[in-house]
Amino acid sequence: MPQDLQVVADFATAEIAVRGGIDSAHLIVLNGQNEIAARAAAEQGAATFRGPLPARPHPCPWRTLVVIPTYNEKDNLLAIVTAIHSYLNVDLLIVDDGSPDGTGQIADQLAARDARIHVLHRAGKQGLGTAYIKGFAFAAQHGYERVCEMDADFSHAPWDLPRLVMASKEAQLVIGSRYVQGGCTIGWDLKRRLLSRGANLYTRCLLSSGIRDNTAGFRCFHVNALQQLDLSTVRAQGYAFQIEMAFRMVRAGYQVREIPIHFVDRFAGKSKMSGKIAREALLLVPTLRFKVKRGRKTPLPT
Ligand SMILES: Nc1nc2c(ncn2[C@@H]2O[C@H](COP(=O)(O)OP(=O)(O)OP(=O)(O)O)[C@@H](O)[C@H]2O)c(=O)[nH]1
Ligand SMILES: [Mg+2]
Repeated sequence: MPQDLQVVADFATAEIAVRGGIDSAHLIVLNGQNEIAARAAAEQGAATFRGPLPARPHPCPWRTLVVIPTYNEKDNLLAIVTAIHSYLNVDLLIVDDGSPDGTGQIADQLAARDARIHVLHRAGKQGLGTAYIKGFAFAAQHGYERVCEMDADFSHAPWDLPRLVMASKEAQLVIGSRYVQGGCTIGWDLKRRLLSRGANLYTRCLLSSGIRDNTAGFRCFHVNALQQLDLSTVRAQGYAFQIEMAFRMVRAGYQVREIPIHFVDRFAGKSKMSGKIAREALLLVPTLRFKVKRGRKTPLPT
């Protein structure tokens, strides 16, 4: 076994290890699996660059839907879907905005051979925010208990998805965070790092919600908590959407937890980050304090 693979009993212990500086790619999380089988699978996964694979996908304690918005992700889609399903047994919803590169057709082929995969096609690029709102509505309509946000580009490690979902036991929103102890970004140039850090500093100063990574796109929500929010008034699209959703959850009195992740820049495909997305966040944040009303905490069944 490679020296740097470490065995931990469960996802809570894994979180402590990541906080302490260990890369989750080097953790074998047993979560009830046989240690010898888990070590063999993780070792093989590490050797083939598929991460610390479990012996079999972890079961999910709640009915969970992972929403993956896609625009021109043909080189990532099959790989990310396969990777997610090798770590966690969950349903997936791909929301494709008529990608010119044929991502939507790949999504249809995947859905045709696996009943856990669903696809929503929209005509033309309509932005991340509305893609997620559609995904949240799908989750509510189909009786899911948890709904996750995840990018298709491997910036969010598939082996971190079980840890993200398991952390939602007590928190109505869990954020995979780059800016708590143990979290980081890998592969971004100085400009990109400054932009993300700056956006978060700006948001923290203006909103004081206690959240360190407001723009993160790796999240797990309780569906019944989302149902208490009025999402029909959310207009934001890019990073601003993530800022607004996190702020709405805090204002509604829900518990928000951040767990550390290592965010890796995409290898394949192009970023959709633009000046327009940054400007949207710059203008929206000061208005959120007035726009989003403070709510009373609604007790929720778990
Ligand atoms: N459906 C849909 N998906 C989108 C849209 N814009 C981006 N995406 C997807 O949303 C996810 C995040 O987009 P990225 O291009 O990685 O944007 P980003 O994460 O802000 O930028 P990078 O960090 O530079 O990669 C990816 O899976 C994209 O394919 C859109 O308008 N519609
Ligand atoms: Mg990305």
